[in-house]
Amino acid sequence: MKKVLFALVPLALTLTLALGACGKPAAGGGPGTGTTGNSGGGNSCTTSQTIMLTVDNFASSCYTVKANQAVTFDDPSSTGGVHIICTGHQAKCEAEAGAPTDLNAPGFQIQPGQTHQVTFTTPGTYHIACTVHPAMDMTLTVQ
Ligand SMILES: [Cu+2]
Repeated sequence: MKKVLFALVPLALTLTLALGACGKPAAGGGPGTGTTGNSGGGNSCTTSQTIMLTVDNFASSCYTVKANQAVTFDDPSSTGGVHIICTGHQAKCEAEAGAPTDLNAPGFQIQPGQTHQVTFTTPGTYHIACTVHPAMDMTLTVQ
């Protein structure tokens, strides 16, 4: 009988931890702490409603944005890169529940000098890809 009890204790702990994790939004910096012009280093996400594009990539591989506020994809004219952005991985569009329709296959095209806005209404983690550039994979956390 005691063995059964010992087996149940870790299970109960795991359940408690899992439930606790669900109820909390991901830890992160306070509002307005986004770094400007500095996306280098480590695994820290860039907190910004504007996602900058380079000639063949996202300026940061990880962004944190707010739900129900416009997110701007910005492709500066100086880069010369054309992108087709959708949810997915490694240049393949994959539907992700809750994502704005613009990000469904085949995605939206953005030319150098253009911006494109989408609004996420469902908090969660999304994966953003570019069908032109297989190396463009970005994680977007919507809070
Ligand atoms: Cu691209």
